[in-house]
Amino acid sequence: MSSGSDLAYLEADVLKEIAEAVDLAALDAVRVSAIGKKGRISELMAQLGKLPPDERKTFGATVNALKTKVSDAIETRKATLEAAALSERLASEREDVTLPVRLGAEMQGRIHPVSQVLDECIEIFADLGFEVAEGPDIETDDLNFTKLNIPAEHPARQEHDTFYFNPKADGSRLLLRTHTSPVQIRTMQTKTPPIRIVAPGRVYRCDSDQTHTPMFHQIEGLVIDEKTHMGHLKWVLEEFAKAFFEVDTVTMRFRASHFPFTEPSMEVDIDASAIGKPGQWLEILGCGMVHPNVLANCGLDPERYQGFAFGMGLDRITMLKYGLPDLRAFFSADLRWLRHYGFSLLDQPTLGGGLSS
Ligand code: 2NM
Repeated sequence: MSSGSDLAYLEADVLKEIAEAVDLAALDAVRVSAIGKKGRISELMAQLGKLPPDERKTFGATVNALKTKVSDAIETRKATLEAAALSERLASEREDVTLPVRLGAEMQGRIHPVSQVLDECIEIFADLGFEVAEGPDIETDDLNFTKLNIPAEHPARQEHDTFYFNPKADGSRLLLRTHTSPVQIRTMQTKTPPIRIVAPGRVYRCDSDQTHTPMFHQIEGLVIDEKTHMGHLKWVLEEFAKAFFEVDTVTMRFRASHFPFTEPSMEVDIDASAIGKPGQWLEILGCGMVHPNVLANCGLDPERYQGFAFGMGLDRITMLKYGLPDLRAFFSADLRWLRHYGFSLLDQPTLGGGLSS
């Protein structure tokens, strides 16, 4: 039977082994040999039954206390050894973050050219002080047409080849937005000028041939303040065109046009030198000064506020900038096409680092 001094020896012995364990494996071996199922301390408990009842209680308590002490000592030593093991790994497993990226699965994904161009546009307009505004694809007649100075029976409604939903009981009907202008309307209704936004997104028209798809992408812009004029419009568009086509100078041509929501209205061409094809004009966008009726429809006083708006087809400028010949391939979900024309995930457009490096 173990005496008090036997227990003291056992304790000293085990604590010494713990202190001397050189690694986690050695420490675990000490744990098993001391407080494992058949360990030296656990075996003491088995002797409990052989003791006279009056000694059992004190002996049991003593052995339990020893077990706790040993297991605390193991935990402490374990923490020390783990910290040492981690430091050793940190010292030996250094990463060279300047090494090129390994071509793993995530590098096989490609950014669609239209997404790339959208990111480029947002980068450019954000740099010019524009915020991005968004709205739903499903709109009301009122926000898509009426508020934009296109009343019922206006011929522009036919030109828009609208996808309508079935009429509701009250006769009103929802539609797929034919432009992102409803986003500008919502913004004018809820914000007080100065307003500087771009509204990018999907738009829909019931039209499908070589150069038209039923869904396409637009980015429209709106600036409203007290003294905003056509000079500002022209400057913004010039800055945009230079940044977008990554050229130092761009020649632009403003042609008179007509939209119900702007007065005056213009269509803008750029000299194709910007894309290395001098001598041709390329139409890139429509724009104008926001019609006073539109301002009034949105609760803005046209005597106090004025501004400009513009709208651009993202798919079209993507084709121009990156020389993509076939619009329909954009939406054919052909992985071979995407691998060829798509952009790398890591090639984020920034003005500082280059839009399309
Ligand atoms: C264009 C051309 C000209 C335009 C106008 C507005 C609004 F809401 F402010 F009246 N948003 N977008 C606009 C003007 C769009 O796209 C070719």
